[in-house]
Amino acid sequence: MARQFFVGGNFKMNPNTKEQSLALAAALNDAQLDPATEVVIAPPSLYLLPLKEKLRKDVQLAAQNAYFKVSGAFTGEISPAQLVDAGVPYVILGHSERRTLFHETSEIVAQKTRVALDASLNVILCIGETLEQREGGKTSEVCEAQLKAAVAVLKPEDWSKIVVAYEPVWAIGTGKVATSAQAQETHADIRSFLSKAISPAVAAATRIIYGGSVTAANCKELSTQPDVDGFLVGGASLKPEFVNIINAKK
Ligand code: G2H
Repeated sequence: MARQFFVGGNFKMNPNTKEQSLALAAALNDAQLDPATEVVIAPPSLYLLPLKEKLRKDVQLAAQNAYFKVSGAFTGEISPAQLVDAGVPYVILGHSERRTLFHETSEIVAQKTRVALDASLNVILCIGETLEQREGGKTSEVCEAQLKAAVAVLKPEDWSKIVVAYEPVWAIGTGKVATSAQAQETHADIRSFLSKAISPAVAAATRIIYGGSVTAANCKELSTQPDVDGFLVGGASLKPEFVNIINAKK
């Protein structure tokens, strides 16, 4: 079966008012979105509930993070069970900002993924290499190591609830997008790894999306690559051009 194109908007720690957040939802509500594309937006956690009420039903919500325990004395954390209770179907895990700024290892990300799936969330699992690692010829090795930790704790059937987001760290928020050839090559390598590590069927069915300085101007060409199944969009998800990115395949 063909993989459904997927576009996620990662608002990160923006905007700073509920009103602005609702305005972003309203812009999506008024837009003509390609019905063939699955669309998910990830506002800051405080805005998930107000957005849930106002957002059109064919656009889903994601949290930007969740903890690897379901409840307890973990000040400041968000439980996957609380997200499910709030009607939030997705969570982004392993974003490079979480890995770098909040010291999340691949093992922690894998554990979070396991617990999120057990709570019945869908996971956008982020991986990607730094510039130094790319220049050292280590891109595949790094992506594989990040995925291996997840493979170790997941069952083959779990992968139907996972979207892999390949986000080269050097392209995140820098305006330096990967070329479509670079994206395609790495996505194909990731798919080939999934095929060997899990199964050809899981590799063929798993969506691998690209993130890192995606804009309306570069999304069309990236979307033509056979192994690019969509995008995770940061900065541009806060702008009107997000609609053009959602409609990249139209
Ligand atoms: C990568 C991406 C969204 P941006 O972090 O996850 O952000 O599009 O701003 O590079």
